[in-house]
This record gives sequence, structure tokens and C-alpha cells, in this order.
Amino acid sequence: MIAVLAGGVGAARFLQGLVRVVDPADITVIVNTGDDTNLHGLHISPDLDTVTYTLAGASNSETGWGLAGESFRAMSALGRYGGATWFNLGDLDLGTHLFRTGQLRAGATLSEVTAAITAAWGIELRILPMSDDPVRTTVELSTGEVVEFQEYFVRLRHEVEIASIELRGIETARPAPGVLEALEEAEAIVLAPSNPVVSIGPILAVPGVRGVLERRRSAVVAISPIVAGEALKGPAARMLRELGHEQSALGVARLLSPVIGGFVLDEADADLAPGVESLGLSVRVEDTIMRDEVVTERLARAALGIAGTPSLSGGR
Ligand code: FO1
Repeated sequence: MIAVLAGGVGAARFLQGLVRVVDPADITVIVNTGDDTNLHGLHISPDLDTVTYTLAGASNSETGWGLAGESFRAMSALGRYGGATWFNLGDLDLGTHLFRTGQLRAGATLSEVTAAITAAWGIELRILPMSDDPVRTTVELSTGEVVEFQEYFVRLRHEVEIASIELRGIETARPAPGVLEALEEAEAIVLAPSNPVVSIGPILAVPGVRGVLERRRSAVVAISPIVAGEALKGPAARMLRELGHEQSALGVARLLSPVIGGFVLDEADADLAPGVESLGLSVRVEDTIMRDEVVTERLARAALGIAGTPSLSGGR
């Protein structure tokens, strides 16, 4: 079994390649819930939904989030009343939020709701939230103002400088059922190419998770979400810099080095390989720009190869 720590869009793209290499029934994805938010009385789990919709082949491929073929009639109706419309919830997407919110209110756990949603989409991989307890990533801007993650990412379009990140509720959050077992049993654990601070970070911060990865680091491999100093999507690069880390793939390797044994760099960063190796990590240099599923499949094989599971990666 392969375990994957996943955020949103980049992780979902990677998983599309992984399922071409590993039987989906042998994959457990542990998804960040720090991006979750409550809007209009609805509980929204963006990373869980992005992974689910993408693996169901139903996601909006331009944006990477939400559903293909969406309409936004409910949002325009909401706008009439002055409701918040900066977070675009499509009419079909609202079906997911209505179901999840109703189930949670009726006493179901986030894990139970997630299992129902992924089953309804016919997804074979096991998709687990990192925790069933509420964790909310908040961002302190350099102005001192503190905003919830989606306010920072969407309403402010992450065009503001940040001073710090806080994970509200993380101290009392328990790993969701199956999370620690999956991390203990996995032949390989892959940190998908997601934002190391606000996507991978919250998962590592769930009490109990970091300890397992530290102990099993030789089976853990990360794929750099930063190529030539930039993120392919989102604010990961500038967040690294603003939080005092080096804004490069080497900066990511350094940040993750206590919990990984291997690191996949993009070809553009081949010159950083010696620096990554000096952290005690084994390195693979690959094309990590996931423009299509062939590239993504090869990336998945490379990641599994470096984690010491060549058998699973098609005997590369
Ligand atoms: N991202 C945006 O940039 N603009 C949006 O209006 C937006 C709406 C949205 C609705 C549902 C959902 O699941 C995700 C949505 N996202 C939107 C993406 C989301 O903010 C990010 O994908 C994650 O939080 C970061 O990984």
C-alpha cells in the first residue's frame, strides 16, 4: 500500500499519474483540512473536494478546483442579497457542500462523510481527511491583520505579504481513523507536490503524524512543488520567502528533511541536487511539470523508485 500526503490541485494531478502505476485499491490519500472553511452556513473542504473531483475525472481542468461544466446561478442569486460571492461555489459543487454539512450536523464524522462522497463518485482509492477534528489555517498578514486561509488565498488573491501561519485547533486534533495505521504500514509514503507550509505542513502537524514519518523517513519521498524558485500555482514560493525559508526546491528539501529520505527535483533545479544530497537525502532529477498524465505517471514511478519500491513502480 502507498500512502500519499496531499493538498489540493498539485496533489490531485500527481494522484492521476499514481493511479496509472499503482492499483487505486492500494493507495491511501491523507488530505489537508486546514483550508476548510464555513461560508453561508456550509462546511467546505476544498482539498478533499479537489482530490475527489479530480480522481473522478469531473474537475474543472482550467482552475483545478470545482466541477467541470459548472454554472453559478445560486451565487448570482446570493449576490442579489449582498451575500459573500468572492468564494465561487458552483451550483453542482453546492450539492457536495449541502450533503457534507447536513451529514456533519446529523453527527457524522468528516471521515464518514468523505467515505460516502468518494463512494458516490466511484473512487477506489481511500481518501482520508488528516483529522475529523476542526483545524483552521489562519494567516497573519504583515499588517498584523489575521485572516482565515481562504480569505488570504481567494479574497485577497494571496497578493499580500504574510508574517506567520497558525493552525487553529491543531493541538487537540486527533489523526482521523486509519491515518496512523496507513503511515505505519505503507511500503512508501509520498508527499505530493503541494504547498509545504499550508498543505503538507498541517498534515505533519496533526499530533502523532510527524513522529511516524521521522521514524520511517527512509520510506518517505517528497516531490518539490517549487521549480526554478517558483510555484507552478499558488503562493508557495513567496510564502517560503516571507516565512524566512529559502525560496527554492532546496529550501523545501531543508524544511521537509526531518521527515523524508528522498526528494524529487525538477530538471530546472538539477544544480541543487548536491545541496539536497548534503541534507542526507537521496535525490532524483525528473520533469515534474505535470502537463499530462504521461509525465505524471513517470513522476509517480520516479517517486516510488526513490522510496525503494521499484516493484510497485513497474520495475524501473
Ligand atoms: N479558488 C479560487 O482561487 N477562487 C475561488 O473562487 C475558489 C472557489 C472554490 C470553491 C470550492 C473549492 O473546493 C475550492 C475553491 N477554490 C477557489 C480553490 C481553493 O481555494 C484552493 O484550491 C485550496 O484551498 C488551496 O489548495
